[in-house]
Amino acid sequence: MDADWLVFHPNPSTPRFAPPPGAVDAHCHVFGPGDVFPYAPERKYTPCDAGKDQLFALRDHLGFARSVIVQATCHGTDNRALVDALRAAGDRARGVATVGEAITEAELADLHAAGVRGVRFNFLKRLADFTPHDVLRRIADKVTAFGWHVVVYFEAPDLAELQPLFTALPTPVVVDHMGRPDVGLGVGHPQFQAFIRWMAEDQTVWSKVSCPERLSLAGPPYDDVVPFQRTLVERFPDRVLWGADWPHPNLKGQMADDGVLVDQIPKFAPTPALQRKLLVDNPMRLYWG
Ligand code: 0GY
Repeated sequence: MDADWLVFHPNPSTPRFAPPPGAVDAHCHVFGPGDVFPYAPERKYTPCDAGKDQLFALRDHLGFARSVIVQATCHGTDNRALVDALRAAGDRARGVATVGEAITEAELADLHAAGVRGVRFNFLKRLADFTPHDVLRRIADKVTAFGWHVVVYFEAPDLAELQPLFTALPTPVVVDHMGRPDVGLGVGHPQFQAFIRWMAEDQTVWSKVSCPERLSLAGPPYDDVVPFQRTLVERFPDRVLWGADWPHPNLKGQMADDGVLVDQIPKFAPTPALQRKLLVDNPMRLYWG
């Protein structure tokens, strides 16, 4: 397997923007270490090890109080590294797991006790094998009893096809990285307008305004992504989340400086009130409520 991904930034800058007290980084990952928590045989990439202690140190460095740790595809449905990090973080972290349809109620209860509050469905063909929609539906039905939500990761052209599945899910739906719009097309393009319309029509849909480093065509400081983030933050201030996406798995091109990502926040959430909703009130309601 080619190691064409980049290692996370060794020395991220200290952000000038100070997040409000209690701020939550609502999208980050832990990887391995692989000799303790092996990567999934079916993975599409092998990440660099990026363990919980490094994540917690970065959280503190960036001025955040809490983390939502999201299971990435390289760990498959083996959530042991995630659970280990959640247990170590105590009340300072919550998790989003990946599970198969064979998961039992007792296993879900264990995940819940560790701090898991959602499951993730990944629709990117380069990252995950296809799972039939009726299987996903059954998984969503199982987690409803725990009050969890479903996190979905897809690319903008696929929304139309996936929307009926999402709409039928019995849980809130949280979209990773704004549904990966093509920023070259602009906010006014029908693709992003369809995403906005969906969020407007369905009050159970949330979006992470994250991952400018993956979406940007211009590169840091990712100003070409700001109009997309700002549109969602201003239109749906109570249903947006932000995350740094450390350690930026599977990123090609140029590694992100996490401090630069934090400094982007006031460009799309320009007032203290919007910043507080985005970074504190919304994630606290969804993950700690
Ligand atoms: C992300 C983005 C990516 C990877 C994964 O689960 C994953 O492997 O989500 C990506 O490659 O775009 O959110 O971490």
